[in-house]
Amino acid sequence: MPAILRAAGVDNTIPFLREAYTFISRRCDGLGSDLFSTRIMLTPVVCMRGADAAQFFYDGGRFTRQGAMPQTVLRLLQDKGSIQGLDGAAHRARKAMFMSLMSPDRISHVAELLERHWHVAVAQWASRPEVTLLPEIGHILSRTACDWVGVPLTERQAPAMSRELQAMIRGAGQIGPGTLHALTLRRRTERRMRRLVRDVRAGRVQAEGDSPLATIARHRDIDGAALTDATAAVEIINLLRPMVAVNRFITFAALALHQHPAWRRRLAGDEGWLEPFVQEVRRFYPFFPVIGGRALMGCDWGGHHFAAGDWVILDLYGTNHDRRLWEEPEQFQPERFKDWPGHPYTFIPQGAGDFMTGHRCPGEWITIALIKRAVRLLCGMRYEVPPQDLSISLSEMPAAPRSGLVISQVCAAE
Ligand code: HEM
Ligand code: MYR
Repeated sequence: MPAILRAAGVDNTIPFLREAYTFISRRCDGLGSDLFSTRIMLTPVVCMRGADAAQFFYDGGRFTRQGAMPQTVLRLLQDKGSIQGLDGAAHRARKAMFMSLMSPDRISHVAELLERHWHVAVAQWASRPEVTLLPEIGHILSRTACDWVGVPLTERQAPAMSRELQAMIRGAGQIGPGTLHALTLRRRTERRMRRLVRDVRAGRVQAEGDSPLATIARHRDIDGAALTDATAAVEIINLLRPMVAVNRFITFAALALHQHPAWRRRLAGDEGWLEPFVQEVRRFYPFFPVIGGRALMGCDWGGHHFAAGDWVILDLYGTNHDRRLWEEPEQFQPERFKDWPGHPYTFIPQGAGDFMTGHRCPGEWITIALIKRAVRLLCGMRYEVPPQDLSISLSEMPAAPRSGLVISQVCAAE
């Protein structure tokens, strides 16, 4: 078997953090290979990108997420006992619970809730000189997520909840004081969610029969045991946090409407463009950069033998921008998704492969529904975009327009 190509440099931790979204694809392009080896945090790792790599990584249960991401990312995004840490039959049983929440009814309900909270917020925006979309949409989504999951939220609790959930997302890509602060905030959310689970189980709080909260509280794992209070709390946060994270995609969608105004007119004239527009937002803009895994078994791909325990990183952003898969990948072109038949391994902003058997994000349909509704609502509003720094740095994870996208002179109805 030919030896795998090595990236230059003894350890690439600093280049990885500095180049972030482009770290893997730059080296793949330079080496003329879809995989290469290097060290990150002094640990040997194989980096890979492309549709074949995604298929190898996602199918066949070859890779676990355990021990595959830095501790802080793990604590902020996954955590002990959560679905991401499970493999095989235990994972499939927990995943079935998550997927059972994704019925068409529930998905249209999430969009209705977003619209309700959006209108309340926009009525207030109209009286403010300026509004920064990224955090404000986070607040709307935090209320939407709590309603959808069934988490009671008083007016007084709402700002803290939104702040905590947004901090987890920001903190996951940083190393430093921001991460520690996010961890402290997260512990608060966990305590509250554990108390809520205990209250639901003791009948002190009524959870609607088929709400996600009730479903998680009564779920039994493959061994027949109920989730511990702590694990149930983590899984509730695994719904709330990523729903709030959709604020980045919605902010990117608002940016696309601003920078490509023809699309605003096109969307108004033909609803059929909504889906292609939203899919292109998810492909084009940088969000979840890479996903890590550790081989559970010996396996071969790309002329390389992976031994059990080997660490790999799959490039999600680079695969969405792979010029062999996407014509002019650096252009924002929703047309590419018109009548797109779908593909499990080329378009992977939220993971690849099969929802039920692999780790692909179960929240993909909710994400799409939320962005679609938000794009419609943005198209129905009048506002100005004052001069500001809208650049997106590909060295910051997770990425966002630098200014957070400030709007002014908001007028709710056309
Ligand atoms: C998993 C991205 C929204 C719930 C994932 C994975 C990615 C991802 C990359 C990991 C796949 C892996 O381990 O291989 C995103 C992005 C989102 C988003 C960029 C946009 C905001 C959502 C939403 C929900 C959700 C809205 C829930 C309503 C989850 C859960 C998992 C997951 C529970 C773990 C799945 C498993 O391990 O089987 N997501 N997600 N995500 N996501 Fe999302
Ligand atoms: C979620 O909340 O689960 C969905 C979106 C969170 C995205 C956060 C991206 C952070 C970057 C992680 C860097 C991983 C480096 C190995």
